Amino acid sequence: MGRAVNHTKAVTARAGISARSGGTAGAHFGRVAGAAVLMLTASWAGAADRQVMGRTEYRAPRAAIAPVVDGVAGDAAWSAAPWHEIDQRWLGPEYGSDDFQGRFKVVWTPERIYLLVEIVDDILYDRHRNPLTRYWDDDCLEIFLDEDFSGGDHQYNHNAFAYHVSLDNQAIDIGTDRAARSYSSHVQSRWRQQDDKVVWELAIDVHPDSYRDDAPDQQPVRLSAGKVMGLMVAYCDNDGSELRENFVGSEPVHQGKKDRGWIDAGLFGKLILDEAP
Ligand SMILES: [Ca+2]
Ligand SMILES: [Ca+2]
Ligand SMILES: [Ca+2]
Ligand SMILES: [Ca+2]
Repeated sequence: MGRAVNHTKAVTARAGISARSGGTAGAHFGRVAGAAVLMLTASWAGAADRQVMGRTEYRAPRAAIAPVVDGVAGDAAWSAAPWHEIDQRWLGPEYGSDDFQGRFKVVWTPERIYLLVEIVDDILYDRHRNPLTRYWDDDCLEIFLDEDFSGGDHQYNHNAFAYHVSLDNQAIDIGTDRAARSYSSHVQSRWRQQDDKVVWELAIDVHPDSYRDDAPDQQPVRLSAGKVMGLMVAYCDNDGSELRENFVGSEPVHQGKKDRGWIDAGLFGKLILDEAP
């Protein structure tokens, strides 16, 4: 239900961005300017307002040895990485510390990025067994990734990905055909319960905006120190309701719909890949 409303809003928002860009170009160059110049200016003006102010900076040290993705956080690489909180309430009422808490770390190797996510959730709930059905209304971990930190719309394109990682370790996002599809080949995911926490480890291939659904043999980008990407982590918490009860993320949203990260990559934080400490 919520998503149906969002789709309408997204169309409006995209039209708004286009109108602003065109207006800026027109004001500077007038109607006599060449088409090529106008196109360049429109593109630049679009990029300038594609990032929301006040994004978090996430630092990821390089892992000398890649973590083993097994839901056990004993890997040496994790000890050097700082925790980042998942504490921005985007949807739902106030919640208690036994209902939900979340935090995460990031490290990288030239082949992929790795996340360690620690979740407190009192009830683990997977109502929709089909991974493509209302996946955001089951408990799910969302990893938002923008290979070039461009910001901008990513609803029906691969300017960025919003991997909805389900309790059965599948990663779902919307394809360019506007249908939900599995991108589980991009995301290795395992979690385990440890005392009162879920310890979740993920390894994610980083694909650029040129990614094409169904094209064979697409290679993820090779990562290096100094690279900047867009990243945001969130959790959809449902403990038995028809719709998800809370949606909590790592980035503040001060204006507009707080849950629009699946459309707007401008909300993502800035992930910087550092050398090994
Ligand atoms: Ca591990
Ligand atoms: Ca809960
Ligand atoms: Ca992008
Ligand atoms: Ca839950």
